Parts: sequence; structure tokens; C-alpha cells
Amino acid sequence: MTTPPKATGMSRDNLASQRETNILQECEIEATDVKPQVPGKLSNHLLDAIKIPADLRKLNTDQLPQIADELRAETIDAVSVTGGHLGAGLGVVELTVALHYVFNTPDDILIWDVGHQAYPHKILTGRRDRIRTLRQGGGLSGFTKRSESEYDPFGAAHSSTSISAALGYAVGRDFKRKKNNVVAVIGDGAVSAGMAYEALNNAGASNSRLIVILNDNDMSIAPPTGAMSAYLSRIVSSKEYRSLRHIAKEFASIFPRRIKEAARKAEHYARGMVTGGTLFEELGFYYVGPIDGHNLDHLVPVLENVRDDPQGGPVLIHVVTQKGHGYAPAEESADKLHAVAPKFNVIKTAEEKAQEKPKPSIPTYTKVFAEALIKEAEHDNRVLAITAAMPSGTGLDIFGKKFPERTFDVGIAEQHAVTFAAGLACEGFKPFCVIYSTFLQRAYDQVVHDVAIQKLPVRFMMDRAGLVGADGSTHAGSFDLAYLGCLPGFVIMAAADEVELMHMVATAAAIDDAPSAVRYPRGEGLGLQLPERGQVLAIGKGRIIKEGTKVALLNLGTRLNECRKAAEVLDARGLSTTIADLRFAKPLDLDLIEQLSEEHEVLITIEEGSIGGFGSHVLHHLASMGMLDRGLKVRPMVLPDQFQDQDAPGKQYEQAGLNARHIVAKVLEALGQEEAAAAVVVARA
Ligand SMILES: Cc1ncc(C[n+]2csc(CCOP(=O)(O)OP(=O)(O)O)c2C)c(N)n1
Repeated sequence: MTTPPKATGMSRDNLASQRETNILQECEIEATDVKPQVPGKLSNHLLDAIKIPADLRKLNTDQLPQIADELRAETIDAVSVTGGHLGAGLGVVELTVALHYVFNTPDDILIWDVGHQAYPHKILTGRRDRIRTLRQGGGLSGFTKRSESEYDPFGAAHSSTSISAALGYAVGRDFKRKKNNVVAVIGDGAVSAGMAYEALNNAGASNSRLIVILNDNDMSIAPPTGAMSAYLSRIVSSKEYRSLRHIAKEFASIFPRRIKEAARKAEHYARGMVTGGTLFEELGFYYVGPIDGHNLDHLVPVLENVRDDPQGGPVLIHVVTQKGHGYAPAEESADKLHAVAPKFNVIKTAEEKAQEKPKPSIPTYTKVFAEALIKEAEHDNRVLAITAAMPSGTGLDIFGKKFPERTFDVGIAEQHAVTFAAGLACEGFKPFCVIYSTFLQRAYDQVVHDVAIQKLPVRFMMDRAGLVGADGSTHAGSFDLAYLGCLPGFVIMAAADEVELMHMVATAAAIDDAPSAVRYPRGEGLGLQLPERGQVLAIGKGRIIKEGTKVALLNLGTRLNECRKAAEVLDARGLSTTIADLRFAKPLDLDLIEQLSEEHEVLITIEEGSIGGFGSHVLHHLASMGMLDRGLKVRPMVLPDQFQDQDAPGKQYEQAGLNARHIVAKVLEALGQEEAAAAVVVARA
């Protein structure tokens, strides 16, 4: 087969100059619909005839490379409009074509791990007409989603779930005495997570027919870490792999499982010793590979053989791919263009460039956090930082440049990251476990059992708290206040702005007798002047931002600006408004809360989190103290009790009803002014 043409929509230099702003760390983009220059468009549109995979299966195998080329060009074109995950999808174009060609999807079950590589899959499975709505409000999800298509049998976005879900499908199929295939595709990054091993261990001991495809591109978001990664590299770099590539066809046509059992066993071990794979064999899998994941002549016959093999039990096919394959800028960039901002490939006219306003260089919360942690680490050599495969997304790439020995990337392994941090804390170190709010969910028992019960001073830095935009509900940091707030002894802080974040990092560094957590949102701060170093805050003490007499707004986190805007409107309506920024969700500033309750008629709590968080704790206290029995009008404002789909963060907060005019309306409602409240919501304050 021929190698797909390299797309040439943009020169390498142009691209390099744009990379700083274009590369998105997880959840850093918002979509627009500007028409891009189309890279590598092909004139012959075989792809146009494919509405669903059944159409693909009507083609001859020698037409598949062209389909792959067109699919690659279409993926690049779509992502250049919407932004999103690019490198991973480009790396699995041939694999996607081969899987849908060989397997009878959707009856055969195909589960993509994480789902960030599934854009080509979406194009082939009836969603091409909507592919330019990816990650936008009302559009296609950036991940696989059951409600979106029958070709997405299992929704994902958090990694390493595919083998478990696929085994569930396989065992369910066996109970129903059906014959369909079940295939899970998992990356070498995702296979580093504990859940993947748990599933391999369980599947290997089961006799259920399950096909696991290990998509080994030697990349996670950053280069992968750990012993598994080294093991896979050893297999792939062996001389035998290179020669095996040449005999892949022969290998495929005499599938060793057909050889009688004794010979088969001997061959297993021999092959395992030569090319690696023994680890998977020992776990009970039949290991096939490594094979070239961009060569359809290799992929298709191997997949057909595995599909037609009558023997039971799990099979693991080790496929070697290149992240960003077929698009030179992606292949050449350090992160293989894991993800890009919208319009990343648009070549602008001179006029468009002239109209462009220079972007203000307000640092993101992530960057402020990284710099603040560097300051703390400079003063205290016990400060250590841990990330679970997200060095750039968490800012630990910046910290790691300054303190490489004090930075640990443990791979996609949040549970291990937490307990590892607990061990470091036992040894007297000051571990900062920097994990997005949404991904810390995976390590909840470790947080409770290994950290909180033992009162260990692990510092959790929860980036991407609140709504996150284009990544949607799977990535929203909605629940940490609820899931941490109920744990005895935790100190929980929420930064209202970037200066507060610096203070909270310093405070967390100083707390050495209890677990602590700081939450802060995605995106830029307010552009405030930053101090040289954060100050240690008084634990459990809030601050008054503005004093009034009738209405009290109790804020936690970055809704503070919305509170300020709301207070202006309320003051103008004659409703004198106090704003308090509580800073701590735990321990609560009970004195301040009681005082404000006594001195005001209306009390509103507001936070960027679900029910069960800050507001619930305030209400619990007021109810316990009998302070709700005397006519105080309390209204908690939290995220709605539903999973919100992707959209621009501003729009998401609008839908959530947590903007200034919603606060104004809530106050008016509490005062019985329903009509005025309705008018405020409609009129946009
Ligand atoms: C539990 C969890 N932690 C972190 C992430 C963030 N994340 C998304 S994709 C990715 C890298 C996945 O690497 P790999 O499985 O090798 O796939 P590739 O992108 O290389 O194709 C990471 C760390 C996640 N989705 N889920």
C-alpha cells in the first residue's frame, strides 16, 4: 500500500509560531466555525459514498488505503475548524478503517478507550455531516457517547475503562449465547492505569472471547512513563519486530492458534521470548504482534484471522502506530498535536491579521499555580509535586523544569498518585498531588482511606474545578466540594482569583497536620497584580469584600466577580448588599456566617459545584443552630442537578444559572418580587 500524502496546509514555521497559543492542554479550547484552508484534500471521494460502516465493507481491500487518506484529510479539516484532539485520531485512521471493515459493527462491539481518538470513527459511523460541530454546544461530543450513536457502545473520556467494559459485554454475550465479537482499543498510555491491569487480570482468567487492541504509539499526552512503557518499547525496538513486519502477511495467514495445542504452547513461549509479549501471555492472553498499525495489508488479514479464530479466550493484538501520522506538523511536534485550539490551521489574510486584536497575556490559573509552587519549593526543599500523566495540563512541566528531581509523573494512575503522596507525607515530605478535579474522582478511596483517615498532610491541587467547556460533563469539576467536604479533618479552599490562589498554595504548604485541597478553574485569571509570594491564610476564615445591610452574598470560588456585578445592580435597586468570600469550604467560618445571617434579611450562597458542597454545609449549620427558624431567607446557588453537555464555559454558566443576573433574580425571588425576578432573568442584567 502507499503511504498517505503528507498534508501541507501550513508551513512548519507558521505552525511553530502559533503553537504556544494553539496547543490545548486538556479543556482549554472554545469552538468557532471559521472555514479553514483544507490540508491534503483529495479529488476522488470514495469517502462520500460511506454513510455507515456497512458501505465500507462493500469495498475491495485495495480501496482501503484511499479511504484512509480521505478520512485523514477529513479529520484534519474538521478539527481545524472545531479544535480538539488531533494527534490520537490521526494515529488510528488505518486502524479505524480496518476495524470497521473487518468487524460487523455495530453488532460487533467496538469500544475506544478514552474516546479522544474516535473522530475518524465518528466520520465513518454516520456522523460525518455533524463532524464540524464537535465539542460545540449542541454538537457532537469530543468523546464516545452512548446516547450519540449505536456505534458508541460504551461512553468514555476518562481513560482505561475499555477492557473492563468490553469484558462485561463479552460475558453478557456468552450468557445470551450470541456470537458477536467484542473489541476494545486501548492506548499504551491508558494501559498504565490500575483499572486496565485489573481488567487484563480478570479477562485473562476468563474463557470469554475478547479482543484487546493495544494501540502503542509510545505517547500519552506527554511521553509515557513507567516500566510498562519501557517493556512495550523493548518489544517494538527488537530486531525481530522489524523482520516480523515483513512476514506479517504470512504470519497472519497461518494464524498460530490453528496449530495443534502442544506446538502452539511451544510457539507461544518461543515467540514471547523473541519478540516479547510474554507478560500478556502470562496474564492469559493470546498475544499477537507487534504489527504495523498504518499498513492495511498487515492489519486487515490479522484482524480477519483473529475474528475467524474459533477458539475461546482473550486475544491481545499489539499494534504499533505513530501519533499524528500523516500530518507533518503533528508528527514533528513534541506532543504530536495531542489537541489543538479551533482555527489552528487557518491561514489568515493580511486584512484578517490586521483586524486581530493582540491577545492580552493574562496568565492562566494553571500557570499562576505552577509559579506559586516554585516559590514554595524554593523556600522548603520538602515540597514535591506529583502528576498523573498531565504535566502540561497541570503546570508541572514548568515546575519540573526548575525541580526535575522533585517532580513525579506517575502515568495515568491517579489512585497510585494519591497513595504514593501519602507515603511521601509519612516520610515528612510535603507532597502536592496535582490532579484535575474530575480525575481525582478516580482516587476517592485512596483520598479517604490512605490520606484522610490517617490525617496525612497531602496537598490536593484541583485544577479545572467547575465547568470546563468543550470537554463537557465527563471533565467537569463539579463534585469535589461534595466528595471532599464530607471527609472529617480536611481543609478545603477555593480561590476567587489568581492572587487568592497564590495565598492558598502557600497556605497548603504550611498545613502540616491535615490533608488539604485547593480548587481553581480552567482558563485565565483576572489579570491582577501578583505578589512576590503567597501569604499563609488564617485557616477557616473568610473575608468581607463589601459591606451592606439587607442582602448577604456568601461566595466560594471564582463566582466572586459575578457577585460584584450582582451587588451593583442590587445596590442600585436599594437593596444594600454585603459580599463575603468564604475562602474555605472546610472548616467553615462559622462566626462570619452566623454574623451575616443575623444582620441580613437574605443570604445567598454561591459556588461552582454540585449540591452537597459549600451551600449544603452552610445550610446544615444554620439549620442546626436554629437560625432558619427566625425568618432568614436563605437561597443556595449550585450547579444544576444534571450532567451539562459541552459548550463555551460562559454559556455553560449561563445555562447553570450562576451569573450575576441569576444572583439578582434569586435575591428578588427571596424577597417575594417574582415578577421583577423574572424580568431580570429575561432582560439580562
Ligand atoms: C483517568 C484519566 N486521567 C487522565 C486523562 C487525560 N488524558 C486524556 S488522553 C491521555 C493520554 C492517553 O494516552 P494513550 O492511551 O496512549 O492514547 P494516545 O493519546 O497516545 O492515543 C490522558 C492522560 C484521562 N482522560 N483520564
